Amino acid sequence: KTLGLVTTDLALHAPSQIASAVKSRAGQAGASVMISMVEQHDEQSCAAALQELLAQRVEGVLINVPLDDALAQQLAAQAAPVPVLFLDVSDTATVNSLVFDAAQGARLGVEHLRALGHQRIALLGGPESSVSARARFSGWLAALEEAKLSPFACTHGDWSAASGFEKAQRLLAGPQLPQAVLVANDQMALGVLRACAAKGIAVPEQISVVGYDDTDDSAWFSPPLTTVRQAFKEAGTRSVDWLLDNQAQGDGFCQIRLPVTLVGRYSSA
Ligand code: IPT
Repeated sequence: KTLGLVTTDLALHAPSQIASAVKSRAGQAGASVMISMVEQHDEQSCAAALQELLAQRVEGVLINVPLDDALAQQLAAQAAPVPVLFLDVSDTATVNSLVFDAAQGARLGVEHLRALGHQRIALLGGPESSVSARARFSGWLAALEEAKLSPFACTHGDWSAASGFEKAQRLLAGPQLPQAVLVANDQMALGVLRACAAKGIAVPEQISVVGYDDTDDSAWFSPPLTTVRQAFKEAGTRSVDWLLDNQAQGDGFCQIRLPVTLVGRYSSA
């Protein structure tokens, strides 16, 4: 069998680790995977990437690109009858999806910091164009509100370490420091740690930093990063298995939710 993967920028750690897991599971099952990467997430680029795979007669497609509902639904229709599984869409999209629970992940981060006694909590979200970034951000706001807190400050990066560094420099420039920063991914958290080090701000003594992803390198940051773990290997395995087992079944669609966990390391106290 040949499967297809349409993916967002593979230079980012999370999508590359998902692609790696997809490749290795498919390999075990004797299937091959053709990969098409999109640099833009617009309708035209996504439709062209999907078409490129369909032209190679793939028998199932995974799409790991942050997509709004209408575009996801349109791509699923374009691929039909070839089954498609989406890895970065919201609950309200009427398509097959396998996604990590963003509300739970956001809540775990807030609860962890609350348990440590922190109240001045700053938020560094991902790009507002990403559904998952928006879900994490609104999850943080909801969990803070339940705790009768409002964020100390809010800002957004573009998932890169460079943007984390730059945004953190601003968060740390005021007269008062936040006690903690919740960061929407580990690469931006890497930049935050660097910004703290550059200003001589001790992590976790003066400020706690909590990331999101738990990529393979996050335990090797300095200090090792406390983060919300998305099990990318499991996501890759389950999504390949879903495609290989999927017998074109009726009109319904299937939504698989994967739980996330908080991994406590040394960047929070
Ligand atoms: C999401 C990652 O959490 C984030 O770090 C970034 O790499 C993003 O992907 C790129 O789109 S994980 C995704 C399956 C929601």
